[in-house]
Amino acid sequence: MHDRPEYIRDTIVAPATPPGKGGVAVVRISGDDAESVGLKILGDMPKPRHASKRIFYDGASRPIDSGIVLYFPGTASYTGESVIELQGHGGPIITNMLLEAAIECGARRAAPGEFSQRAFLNGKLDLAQAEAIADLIDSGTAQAVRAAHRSLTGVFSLAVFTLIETVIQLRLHVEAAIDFPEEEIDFLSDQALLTKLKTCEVTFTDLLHKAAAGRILRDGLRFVIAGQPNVGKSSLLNYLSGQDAAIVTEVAGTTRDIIREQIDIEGLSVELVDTAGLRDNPDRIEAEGIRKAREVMQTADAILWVKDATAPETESLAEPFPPDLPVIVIRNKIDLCDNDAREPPTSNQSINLSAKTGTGMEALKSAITAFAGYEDNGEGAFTARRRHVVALQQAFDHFCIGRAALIDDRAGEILAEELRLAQSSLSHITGDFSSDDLLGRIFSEFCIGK
Ligand SMILES: Nc1nc2c(ncn2[C@@H]2O[C@H](COP(=O)(O)OP(=O)(O)OP(=O)(O)O)[C@@H](O)[C@H]2O)c(=O)[nH]1
Ligand SMILES: [Mg+2]
Repeated sequence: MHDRPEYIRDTIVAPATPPGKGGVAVVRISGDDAESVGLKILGDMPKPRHASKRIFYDGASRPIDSGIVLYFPGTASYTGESVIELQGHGGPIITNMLLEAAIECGARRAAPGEFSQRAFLNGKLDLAQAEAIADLIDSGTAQAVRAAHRSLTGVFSLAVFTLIETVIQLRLHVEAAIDFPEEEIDFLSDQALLTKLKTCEVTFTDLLHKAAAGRILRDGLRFVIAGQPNVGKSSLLNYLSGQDAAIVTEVAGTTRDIIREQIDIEGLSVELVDTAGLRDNPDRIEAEGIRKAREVMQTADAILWVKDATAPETESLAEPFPPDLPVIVIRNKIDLCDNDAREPPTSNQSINLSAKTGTGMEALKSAITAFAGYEDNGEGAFTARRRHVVALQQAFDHFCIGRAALIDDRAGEILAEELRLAQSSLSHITGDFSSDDLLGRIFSEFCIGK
């Protein structure tokens, strides 16, 4: 629970529904003066937590609209302070008039994410849960929705708290041992300590793995399709996206611009980027296309490197893609090969494919989801953010440094200190220790009214 600084005690208002026309629009008011604002708009306050029909008045007591009111007094609300929701007719002018009325009656316009920020500051949600609200709203696939909802309900936070508890248990053990220096401590013959170290390591690696997959589920992946001209890159883009997005011709050098398509592979959001074929001695326009291709490759999570399975191996291009970038090799036009030629000549890492008949597409999709560490079993998957994965990795690094110090140098004090740092990194995920800067950055990315 965080101390509530004075500035958040004022009463805020914002539309909770998106702008535009619709059946209903919701205006939400939250804060210590919500009731007095509500009294002026409604004339009298409805029974808490009951849907009540009311006329909505402006500051000069002129009727604006009528609709349903919900009143959540005290702390039993989304924000942890008194909340009133006005459900009026869904027209932008009506919503704006209600907003102005609330401001005339003493509320102020809410900043983006301010309702959720209050929920966090009032201890209704931890930081990872609050972030999951924005992620849920922004989800690009049905699987991402389910996973973000799990994070919102605290599945990810619980895993982090469990890990923190494991670290605390280990800390207590180590600190108790070093607090009795008169006794000769041999850490390495302390079986209970070694067991706790192992448990901690397993819990760390398991959560890191799940959080990394959760980050990919939230953010998606970018695959850049690259290769020599005419190998079928654009045909592959069109096949996977189910659209005639890129021009396909038998002329080498057809694609010059970067073409992006967003697709959903078993719930994983993937951005496919088609590029100009890479070759030496291109014309001036093509050269610009190749420059753009190389540029976009720098931003890729992985490359789909397309080859023509009917052509002899001629990988003459020096450094076709950035080093260290994962590459999935595709041998396209496999439909034109006779059976013998279907065997990959060099490695068995490549996927035989036909962008014309669709042969091999399932294998390619599996390779993409496997690359993401993504399993569509649905069970237990949750979303995570890059900052969570970074914090987890930092915490794990501290753990590893501390463990090495113990095992190599019997340095229990160093392990104790590193575990303290690990615990501190982990607590940034759920926001137990977070700077105002970080909070400001996180909540300002929310939409207005959330
Ligand atoms: N038979 C067969 N033809 C294919 C296949 N994939 C692509 N093609 C043909 O190969 C030619 C080149 O295809 P594109 O998709 O334009 O190739 P690209 O790699 O985008 O070429 P550039 O944009 O010029 O670099 C076209 O005539 C396609 O119809 C395939 O799997 N089988
Ligand atoms: Mg092309």
